[in-house]
Amino acid sequence: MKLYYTPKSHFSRKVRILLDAWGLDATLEDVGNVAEASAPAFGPNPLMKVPTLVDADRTVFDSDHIAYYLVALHDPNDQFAVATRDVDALNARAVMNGVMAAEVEIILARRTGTDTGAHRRFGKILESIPAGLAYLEARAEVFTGPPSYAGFHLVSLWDHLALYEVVPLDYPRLAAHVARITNLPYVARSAPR
Ligand SMILES: N[C@@H](CCC(=O)N[C@@H](CS)C(=O)NCC(=O)O)C(=O)O
Repeated sequence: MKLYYTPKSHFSRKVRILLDAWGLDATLEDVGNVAEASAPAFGPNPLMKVPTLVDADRTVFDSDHIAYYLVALHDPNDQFAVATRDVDALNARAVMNGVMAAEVEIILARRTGTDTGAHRRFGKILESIPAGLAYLEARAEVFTGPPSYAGFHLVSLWDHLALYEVVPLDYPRLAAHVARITNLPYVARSAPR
């Protein structure tokens, strides 16, 4: 298996934590600067985003779809509740993905020379990050219990926000869950550097 990724990518980290938790080997292919429009670096992904998984003759796009693909093959009992149908967990997943996507838009716009403060569109995107985090803080019980994909998702989001300092991180309930989940060796190993 090959995973196109970057060491700092939070969407890729969700998948890397699962791979590590299951003890699965995958070659990690660093695509470099994700702001670049250099199609070949991203392998088969026409959207020029990471992660992408290539498993023999199968290519899978999008972090959650990769997680569904892997759980079906390697963890049929779904110990981390990847394929949950719980609406609260799915809402939390949607909000976490939205916060992560908003952060990517802000970071990549700035990296490529856009003054995000000068555009109302970016103002809204930026505002959605603390709004999403406040939503999660108010519903942090979704992260309680045994290790779960929701918790891995939260740590991936949180560590990336902490690294790039796009918004302050004053969410004590979320911080406590992150501190607990980060103690798992298979989570700590992929911390962004
Ligand atoms: N929905 C996708 C989002 C992937 C994504 O946005 N990845 C970022 C890096 S963390 C990226 O490659 N961005 C490049 C770009 O937006 O041009 C997923 O879950 O895999």
